[in-house]
Amino acid sequence: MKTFSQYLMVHSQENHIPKELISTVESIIIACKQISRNVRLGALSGVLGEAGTGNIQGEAQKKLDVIANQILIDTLRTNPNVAGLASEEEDNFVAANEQGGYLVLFDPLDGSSNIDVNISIGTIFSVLLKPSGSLKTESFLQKGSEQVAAGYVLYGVQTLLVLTFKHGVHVFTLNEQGEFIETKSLPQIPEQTAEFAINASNQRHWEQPIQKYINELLAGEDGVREKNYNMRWVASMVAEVHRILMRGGVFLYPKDNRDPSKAGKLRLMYEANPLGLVVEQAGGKITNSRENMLEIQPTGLHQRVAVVLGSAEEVGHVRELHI
Ligand code: P6P
Repeated sequence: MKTFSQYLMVHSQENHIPKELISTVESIIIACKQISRNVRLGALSGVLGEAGTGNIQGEAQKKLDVIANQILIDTLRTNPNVAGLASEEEDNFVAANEQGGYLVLFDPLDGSSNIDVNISIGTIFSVLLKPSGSLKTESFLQKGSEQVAAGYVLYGVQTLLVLTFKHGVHVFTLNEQGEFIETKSLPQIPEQTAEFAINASNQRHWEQPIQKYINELLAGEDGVREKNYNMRWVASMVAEVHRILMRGGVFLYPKDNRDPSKAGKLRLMYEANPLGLVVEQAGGKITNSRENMLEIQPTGLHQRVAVVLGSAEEVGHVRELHI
């Protein structure tokens, strides 16, 4: 089994990946290892509980949200290849190195509500080429298909790194010496599934096509699907995506009629797009229930979207119901 460094050397040579992009991703992983050390210690390092602050999303920040965000900013700013950063926890982008060729966007700690109850959380990251000209918000507003690398680090039963440079997906496990070792290469998401993930407590607020779709699944073998489905909900998107990457499934966070102005809860730039690139690179699909997620032209750093992702056949069923 290859170490992360050995993988990077082989993969970058085989796929002509610029050393500046490799360096940028290495900095992200250095930061995530430091975040993992904080997460693992929990109460022992005084990092649990509320920070007493809020972010632009209007969400109360956990201490670990703030810590993880600062670790990523401090680490990435020292890399001369990084021109700028955007974070779920920062209102505006953060300028880094003017000569840098890459932009890094991240959700420093997705699933924060799970931190204090020891359920999996994760760091999600996305890398874009910096367009020519001065750095501005519009520099970041690129389609998901423009990403040059994306992935996540899942702080779960194991600490896992899942990464793609758009030549397939690779999975690494953090060992006791603090080194990521490649443990799975090119996982493929099964086309079909009998497992769905949705927060069913919001059912009365969904649009009709989603209600119809979920009712079809709940009807099981007695309904039009003629098979029984199982349900999971972890309230940590990274954990749901990883389960789907490993065994298939469909994840939905639909638009909620309580706030018609919001297209959805989840964020396009640093949740849906990076996780969507991993899913598509593993043969799955991701939409906003109507159109391909990675082709949506972003209009804002913190833009929200509805999300349907996972096994291609199920994502297709949802899309058909919206036509
Ligand atoms: P709810 C975590 O806060 C998150 O952004 C995703 O990771 C997760 O899938 C979703 O929100 C959970 O939302 O409404 O079930 O708490």
